[in-house]
Amino acid sequence: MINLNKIGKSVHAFFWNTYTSFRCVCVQSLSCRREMNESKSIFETDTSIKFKKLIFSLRGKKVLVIGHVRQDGDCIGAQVALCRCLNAIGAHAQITYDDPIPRVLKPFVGDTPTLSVGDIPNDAFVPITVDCAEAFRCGKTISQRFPTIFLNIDHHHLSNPGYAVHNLVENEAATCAMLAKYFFEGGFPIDKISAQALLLGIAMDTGRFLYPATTADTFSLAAKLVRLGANPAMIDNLVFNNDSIGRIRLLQRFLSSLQMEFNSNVCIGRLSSRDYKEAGAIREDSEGFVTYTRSIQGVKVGVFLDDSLGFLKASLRTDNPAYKVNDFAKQFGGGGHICAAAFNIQQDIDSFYPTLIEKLAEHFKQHNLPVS
Ligand SMILES: [Mn+2]
Repeated sequence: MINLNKIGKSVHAFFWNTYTSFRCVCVQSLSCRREMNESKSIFETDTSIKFKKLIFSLRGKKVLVIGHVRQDGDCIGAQVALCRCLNAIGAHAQITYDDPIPRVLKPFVGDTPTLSVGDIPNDAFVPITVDCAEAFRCGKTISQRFPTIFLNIDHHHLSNPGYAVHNLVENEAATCAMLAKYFFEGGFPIDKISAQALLLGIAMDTGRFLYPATTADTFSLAAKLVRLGANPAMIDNLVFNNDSIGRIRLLQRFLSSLQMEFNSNVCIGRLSSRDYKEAGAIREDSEGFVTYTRSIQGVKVGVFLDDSLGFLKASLRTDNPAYKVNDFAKQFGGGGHICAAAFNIQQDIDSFYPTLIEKLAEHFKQHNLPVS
């Protein structure tokens, strides 16, 4: 817990001397600080100060802000907001991506400089990852090009091993919530596009402010972002009410695949490349489908199996932390959060299915979890 007054004049002096060009924004941010002092639990002084020092050290440098493959709203939001923050303080930052940015998330990028992985020039860059629990989640090309990551900012506190030179890994609802906190406390400028991007990430990773990780502080950060120009309805219109017909047809197929196991305590849905093809859908169209498996009455663990890319991706969800789906995923080399995890395996769904059932039975027995 922190008290801004304890940080003292030195931080303010540092800030004012360094960023006189952002005086207007500073004044606004300082008023935010006063407001935030009322709810001190938001503050994490040590990490905020560390963040500030690291960001300042990148002035004048070329920076790549890297997310994970299959970007979600939290990943894109964090990339956009951090990139804009870096550029505002005098770095030369671009966001980069291995997979194409999903259609519904593109509008949140605005005029943020972007660079496809294939177009990264041979220059020296400082690589920073956001929302990336493991270095390999950046994708093969980036992992090979940048074996050493300068800074790793992530909220997967259970699975992130701290693979970078500097690591800011916290138990937060979203990577965007971490960044919003750092920005507010550090007095960094937050323009409208950044505020919108941060709200997107927080809204997506908290299931629109309803998942267990949602706290009073989450709402407090969101309120501040809305005051800076973020529009919650834009997220509803562009992300949740903007499905392609391909996605809906894919959903039809996914829902008809649902299989109940363990006396209806586990629900498993599946998609193969044929499903995508026949639905006229693309890979990003299945984003969020796993939540249907968990949403059924009585289901303790929901599983989504997808072998459309030549390997099997298994996503697991639970409402009950006792089911520790991250522990389950770990035995297959995966990870995630206690209630949301995933792993990849080189098999197809039919050949892996019996193993999945067997290993789930072992997991439930081992943790003494009732499933019958
Ligand atoms: Mn996230």
